[in-house]
Amino acid sequence: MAEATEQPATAKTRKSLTGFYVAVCGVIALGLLGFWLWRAYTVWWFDADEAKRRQAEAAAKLGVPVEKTVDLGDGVKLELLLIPAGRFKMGSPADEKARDEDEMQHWVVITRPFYIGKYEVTQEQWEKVMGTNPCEFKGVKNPVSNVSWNSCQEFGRKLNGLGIDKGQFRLPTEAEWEWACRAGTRTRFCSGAADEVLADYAWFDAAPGGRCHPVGMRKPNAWGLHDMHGNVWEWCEDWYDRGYYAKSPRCDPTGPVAGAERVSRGGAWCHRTWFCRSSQRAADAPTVADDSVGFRLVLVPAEP
Ligand SMILES: [Ca+2]
Repeated sequence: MAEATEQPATAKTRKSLTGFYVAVCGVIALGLLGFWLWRAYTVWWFDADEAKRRQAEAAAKLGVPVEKTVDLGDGVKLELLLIPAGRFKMGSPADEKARDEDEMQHWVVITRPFYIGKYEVTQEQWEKVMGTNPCEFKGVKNPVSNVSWNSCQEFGRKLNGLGIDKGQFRLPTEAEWEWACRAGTRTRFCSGAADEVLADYAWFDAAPGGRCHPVGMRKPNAWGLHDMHGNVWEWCEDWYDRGYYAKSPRCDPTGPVAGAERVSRGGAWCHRTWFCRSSQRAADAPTVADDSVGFRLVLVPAEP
């Protein structure tokens, strides 16, 4: 009789424990799902190792190298790096030091990998394609400057006309430029938030000489790009609109359809650090050219 009453009690205990374990597993599963969703939809920044891994992954998928060199002739080379597709918050948070109101933070998705110049376009590259050198600060490895947005378009047309690559050269969109500049960071600069560290990565007005400097002398960002901050401003493809970020499409934004000024990014040798921030926007008429503004090229890989 004792066995007969003990067995149902044990079965009841087992059933109760099973229910407890199922409940615990359910809570853990929900927690893990919540954590995964939080990571997937809010965390967009990544470190240098992850940046390199993404570059290698994108290159493997496309069957192209991460680093690509284009021969412009007579020993003049144009070096490019593959930037993977990805998702990030463009612009700056409201509490960023020295930010401007036109930098409203918003989600952007870059849907296609693209090549971008490892360096700003140099004077020797400009001269090879255009046959002229408009710069005040002469030097074959110095970035070209004194080039208007319109003349950069002419440079692109001539370069594409040479037929040296199946892809098309153009200026970066503003979104491509910032994605390339940030390289996974969410701080004021690709080097972090501190002005003091920026001097290792950029030429700005604290740098000696009061002029631009040969490209590639400062540290690169996590993608391997040099001088995204400072040296010369870099023209982008987009028209400038102060309120554009509030209405920008999420995927591959290309800027307003019309405007009076074109965007430039990154600051220059003559400016204070805050002008070199990843999200800082500047604009000028497409006919304006001065010794602080140059550009770098994007090459969109040809469809296989
Ligand atoms: Ca620059």
